[in-house]
Amino acid sequence: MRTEPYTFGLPSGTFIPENYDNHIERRLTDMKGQYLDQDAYRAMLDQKDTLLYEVYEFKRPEVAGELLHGISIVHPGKVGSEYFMTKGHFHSVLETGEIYYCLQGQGVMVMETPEGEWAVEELRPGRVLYVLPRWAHRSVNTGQDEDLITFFVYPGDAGHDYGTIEQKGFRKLIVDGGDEAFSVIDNPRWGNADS
Ligand code: S6P
Ligand code: ZN
Repeated sequence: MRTEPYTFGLPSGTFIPENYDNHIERRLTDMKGQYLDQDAYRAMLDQKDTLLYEVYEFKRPEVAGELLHGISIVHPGKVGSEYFMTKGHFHSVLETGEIYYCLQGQGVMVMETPEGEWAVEELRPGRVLYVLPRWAHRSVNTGQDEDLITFFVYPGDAGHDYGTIEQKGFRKLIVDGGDEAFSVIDNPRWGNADS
């Protein structure tokens, strides 16, 4: 782990940071129960365990005062009519905010609170998104053929609660909008996503 202040470059074209510490890959199998069209999900998985998104992280102590940061890359594609997306999570310390800065691509952040509020904010290059404390968040690539690339930063002691979303899903889903860029629809399986 670095013991002195540092900088890193984000090479144009890939935005894969120089000297990252950790590379995470998430595939179809990691999204079991999350996509609405389960037949399309199974058919796709029968072909290949497609890579949906990747995260490049810098290692920092997971304590208050530190800021965890890295790059998230969601690849383009759909399962049925639903776009490739991240698992999404609450932070274990619910009262935790997070900043995203969009570097490339077109997408949205789907967010909701335990109290039932929801929001969908567009991500496009040059836009900064502040995810308020208490809001679960999932990034979705609504682009045709380009990666959605964001830089993220959040408090070191935040932790992650993936279980709530794995069990319930998000209240809103992002699907192909036909003539529109995308549509936001109610998740008919909200509350029992993993069944
Ligand atoms: C972490 C932050 C991002 C996500 C990344 C992948 O708090 O929100 O680094 O980890 O976008 O999403 P997920 O939901 O699989 O962690
Ligand atoms: Zn987060």
